[in-house]
Amino acid sequence: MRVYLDNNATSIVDPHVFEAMEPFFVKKYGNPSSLHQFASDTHKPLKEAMQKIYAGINAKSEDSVVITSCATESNNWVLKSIYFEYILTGRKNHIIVSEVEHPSIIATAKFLESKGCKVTYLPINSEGIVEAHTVRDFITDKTALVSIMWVNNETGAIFPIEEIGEICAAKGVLFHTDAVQAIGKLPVNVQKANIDYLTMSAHKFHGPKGVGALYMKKGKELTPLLHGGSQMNGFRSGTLNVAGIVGMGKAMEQAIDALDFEMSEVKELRDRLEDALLEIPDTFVVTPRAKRAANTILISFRGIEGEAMLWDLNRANIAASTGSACASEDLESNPVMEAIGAEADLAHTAIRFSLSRYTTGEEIDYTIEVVKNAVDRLRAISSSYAYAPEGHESKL
Ligand code: 7TS
Repeated sequence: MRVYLDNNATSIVDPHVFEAMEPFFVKKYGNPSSLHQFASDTHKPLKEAMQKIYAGINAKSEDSVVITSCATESNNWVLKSIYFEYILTGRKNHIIVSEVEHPSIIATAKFLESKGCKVTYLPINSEGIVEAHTVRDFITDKTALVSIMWVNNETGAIFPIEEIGEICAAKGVLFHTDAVQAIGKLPVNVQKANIDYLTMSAHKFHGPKGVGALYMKKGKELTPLLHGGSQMNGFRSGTLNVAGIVGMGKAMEQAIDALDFEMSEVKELRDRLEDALLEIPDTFVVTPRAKRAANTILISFRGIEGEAMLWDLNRANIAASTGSACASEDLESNPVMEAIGAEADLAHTAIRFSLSRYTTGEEIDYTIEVVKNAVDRLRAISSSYAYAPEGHESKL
């Protein structure tokens, strides 16, 4: 059996999505900006796909949804545009992000810092959550932007986006959310949450890789990142990724249809896995289930290096993760575990299991068995864990 429990890194393309994309490679391959039949073949499917994306986040038709190549691009665009429009011009000098944003936000914020922008990295609490009042505490009259993710990719923690949106609106500060891990996991409504900018990425919700989007509220449009043409109303030049856009539209439609399933059935499987793993002594989960997206578990097994556990899982054909894939080749501790101030030895032991609507009960049962065996094996040879027979304390 091969088990894929790394859906927060990327997800399988839904077969209906694949089917919807297929005609746009060999048959309908025209450039949508051209003036012939090959081009017009793409117009209706593109329009329909865009409508599905707008509907999926409850955007108004006068708002802009600009297709990008990935969430990393959308996130870079927001921060760099804010720099050009507000910081470089001297109107403002400050942005706020959380300390557990994806590297595409953190590294960009650090880059802007090197250019003179002040950046506040908001802390998370002991449950791995950014508390809305901290946003209020750090906003000044020089704050241009608050950028807080909707769902954390490591823990699955859901951040209080509606409350933060309200605070930003009341203070007149622009608000961006990286909703990459929220789409298809919980209801996302840009109007209800007072969002000015929202990032998404198709491959996280069973769409294709290489296509993302940035939502921009009417009146809050950003300076383009890519100049050169009139595509996407001039906001993002470059020939449209027709198949990708059609795929993202279909994936969004499917994700919305599957939302109830995700929040009930996927959650049930996640809980089954979590209950079983928590029966193992000296095992910890940071964020309470009720405050997490339904598909994610970040769990620590005291005394076991995350990489060692991954090795055992991989040998048993189970895919999981110790942190985001972008960082998984470094033997670094998990950034969220560090941010909550976990003891150094625990920060190295976190393993992330992320499920999807394709995960089966059989796969979960197999994973439970493999993890239990791996814990026994690895603790028995661990130098930092005294294997404690029942009723005895471990040495840590
Ligand atoms: N934002 C968040 C919250 C993410 O989880 C990721 C990818 C990105 C942005 C970047 O997305 P992309 O479309 O540019 O690839 N996160 C992960 C992860 O958790 N493991 O691998 C990639």
